[in-house]
Amino acid sequence: PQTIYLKDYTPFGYRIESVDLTFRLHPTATRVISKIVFAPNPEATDKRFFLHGEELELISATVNGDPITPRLVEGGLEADVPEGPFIWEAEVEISPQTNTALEGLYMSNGMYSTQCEAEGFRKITYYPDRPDVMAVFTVRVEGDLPVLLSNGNPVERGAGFAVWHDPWPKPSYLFALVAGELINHPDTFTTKSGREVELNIWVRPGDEDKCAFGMEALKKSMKWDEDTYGREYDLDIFNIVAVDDFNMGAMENKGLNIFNSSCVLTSKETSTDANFERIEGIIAHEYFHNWTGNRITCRDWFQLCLKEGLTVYRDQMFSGDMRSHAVKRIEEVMILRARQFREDNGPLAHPVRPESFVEINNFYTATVYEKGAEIIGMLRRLIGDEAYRKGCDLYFDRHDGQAVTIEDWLKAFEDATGRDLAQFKQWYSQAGTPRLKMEESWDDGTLTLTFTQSTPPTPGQSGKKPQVIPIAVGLISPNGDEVVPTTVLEMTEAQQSFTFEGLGARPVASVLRDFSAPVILEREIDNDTRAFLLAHDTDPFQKWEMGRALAKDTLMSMIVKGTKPSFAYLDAIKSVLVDDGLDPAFRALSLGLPAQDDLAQSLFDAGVTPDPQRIFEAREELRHLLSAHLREVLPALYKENETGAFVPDAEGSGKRSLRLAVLSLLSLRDEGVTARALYKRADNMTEQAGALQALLSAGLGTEELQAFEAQWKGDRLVMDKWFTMQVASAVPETAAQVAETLSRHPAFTNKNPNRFRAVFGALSANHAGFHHESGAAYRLLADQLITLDAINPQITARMSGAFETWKRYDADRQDMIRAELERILATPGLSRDTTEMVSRILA
Ligand code: HT7
Ligand code: ZN
Repeated sequence: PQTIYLKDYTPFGYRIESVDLTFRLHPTATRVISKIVFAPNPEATDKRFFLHGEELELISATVNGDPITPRLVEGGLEADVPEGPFIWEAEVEISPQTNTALEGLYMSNGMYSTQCEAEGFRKITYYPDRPDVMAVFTVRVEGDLPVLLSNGNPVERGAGFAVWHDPWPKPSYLFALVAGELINHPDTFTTKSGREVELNIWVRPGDEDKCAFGMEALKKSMKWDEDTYGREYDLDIFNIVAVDDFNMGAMENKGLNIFNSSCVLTSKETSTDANFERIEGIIAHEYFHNWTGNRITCRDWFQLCLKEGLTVYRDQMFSGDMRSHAVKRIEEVMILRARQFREDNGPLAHPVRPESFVEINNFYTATVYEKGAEIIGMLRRLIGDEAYRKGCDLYFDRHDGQAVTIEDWLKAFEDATGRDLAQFKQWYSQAGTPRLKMEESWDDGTLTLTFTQSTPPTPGQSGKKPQVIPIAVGLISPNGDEVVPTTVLEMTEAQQSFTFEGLGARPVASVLRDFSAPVILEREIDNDTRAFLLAHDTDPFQKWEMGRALAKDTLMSMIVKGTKPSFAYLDAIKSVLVDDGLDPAFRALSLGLPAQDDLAQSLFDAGVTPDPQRIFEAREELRHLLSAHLREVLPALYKENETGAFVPDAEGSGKRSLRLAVLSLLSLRDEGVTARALYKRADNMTEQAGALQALLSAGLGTEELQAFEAQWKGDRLVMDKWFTMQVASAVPETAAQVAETLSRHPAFTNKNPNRFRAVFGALSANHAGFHHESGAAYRLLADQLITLDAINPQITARMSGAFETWKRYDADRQDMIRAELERILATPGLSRDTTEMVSRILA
């Protein structure tokens, strides 16, 4: 397969003045008729007229009305065209019904839906399917279906047809069409300039009572973007559609967002607090793309972080404003470390702005999204809130309607602040997580902090340069008072010292507050100092971090040295847990233990080959010890945190998360009595699933699992939870068997990405089960991926990332994984997506 390079970018030879599309819908023979007005692009030198096209049957083509026979070439067609403006017309036939890859136009439960990002439009018609070609679209949809939707505003509606016009120029990846028997949940929003916008969430009949929360989230997002970024919505209508078969979470198509039904539908009976929180964030994310992604888009796919990093940052800030910034930040960092640090540490490491790719779908990664968002957070921390807003305003003013680059983004901030961001830009080009070593010295009232930064080599990048690292620091005096509030130190050198003078007694430094940079901080710190900061730090992130560091240190010693947990850790956690001055959500997070995968990486970094079984056992042992140590406080905590009527807000969900964390420990002591009682009484999915989870993690819950299935067998989204819970809670020696048995359950299908992920995503996330010494899980996943590749390459490639950490483990496990990866790679006709991913993992 061909590798595409950032350095090879050239503009397309033609501009598009208008696009008219007609769709004659048919499950296996949809006709797409296109009329496109092209004109030469004066900025381009390469005048080759090449249109992308894949899996299309060309029926006819004309240029200025004259029939032509284009040359069909790899990935599209070429034609000889006039020198001036001309009209291209073509008719193609496609088969949505047989499109199981869920890219282009496809069918899901009898409805037509599209997914065009990144390069799916070329499966709909011949077109310059690249983000820098922006055009105004008019779309006529013909079909015997009650709801016919496309982008923009509705123009005309008649029996069996609808016409839509989108006045805003857009790239083809934002095109969307939906048709089917759908019901809408309607509402309106009045923008700050007084325009009334019609809002709809479209769902399958039966789901209409699951839209209210999503609609509120949408209206809050619209208001927030006006208040926070001054960005107003720009069409008369905003439609959201829920689709069951969908590769990712959601898609920001202009005026017609399409959502995985798991990311929009909610009810207290079927959705957990975590679902509500995630859905609010995703609805915001897709809405925010209207400005960061749609009005201003990417010049090419290497610039993906331009829209994704920025939009993730915006949705994170929105969620913090709607809920709790402290809790959100801790959750963000947990995700960043679990996914992005993991990626940065392995064979798939790549810069936030990659320099080459084979298949762009493989670069919708935690690095592009989450590290991309961290970069925006660092930029803001360095320049301050006001300058950040000024820079954003300039960016929006300057580039509205354009397809731009990271250079354009940074230039807006350079111009708004007068600051040179050349060194800062390295965050986009240098892969790997910087290690930040800190040493302290104390001399007569002066504390000196000396930092040394280094970034390990990553594939294709050996020598790394120093980066700009904002380090937020506060100082706490020995009596627990904060003597120096948060100060941002700006590190630019490989090694740099910062002094704090005029201090009375030697303070304790709280470093990397609010996780001010995506780095790994290495400092000599003993458990007493950690416990001190856990008790006294005013920065919630650092407070949590110290508890987590204590837990990690405890587990690492148990694993490596076989020691028993110290009372220092157990007591410190107990005091956080019973401190009712602290947010219950924070207390729940503090009770959580580091994930097994995280421990495996830390052991590997410390030069110890991780033994997944031993990690599992140590974590279980610590859970039992915690349960014993906290036995006197658990029942009261369980009682105190009972909530009244279910409201999916921060307060209610915080209490429930603490109560369920407590229940999980209680279940290790009371044979599941409390959890069973909650399971029976629960009137909401948070508590029903939480109680079942608590039972399963105590080795109980067989009857409840059956009852759960009987109750929910008609609800796809709830059944996904049923599948996941069993695989996630299986003990190491049975995990593969459980997943294998579930893959033969009548409700299992590999055509639905949610269901496939529910079983096999859960298997790869069950660390000790996935890495069981038998290799059974490796074999099972490889078998499944080989079958899935022919159906859905995008999901196959993404799930092959389960093997990315293989070099951490012992020789036997490495041999087994290598053999499975080679077996996948040897599959005849393996997709480009999976070939690229597996080859990179093996390299
Ligand atoms: N911009 C979208 C990314 C995306 C996607 C979404 C659904 C299915 C396939 C997809 N490929 C790429 C989603 C987002 O980040 O907002
Ligand atoms: Zn996005």
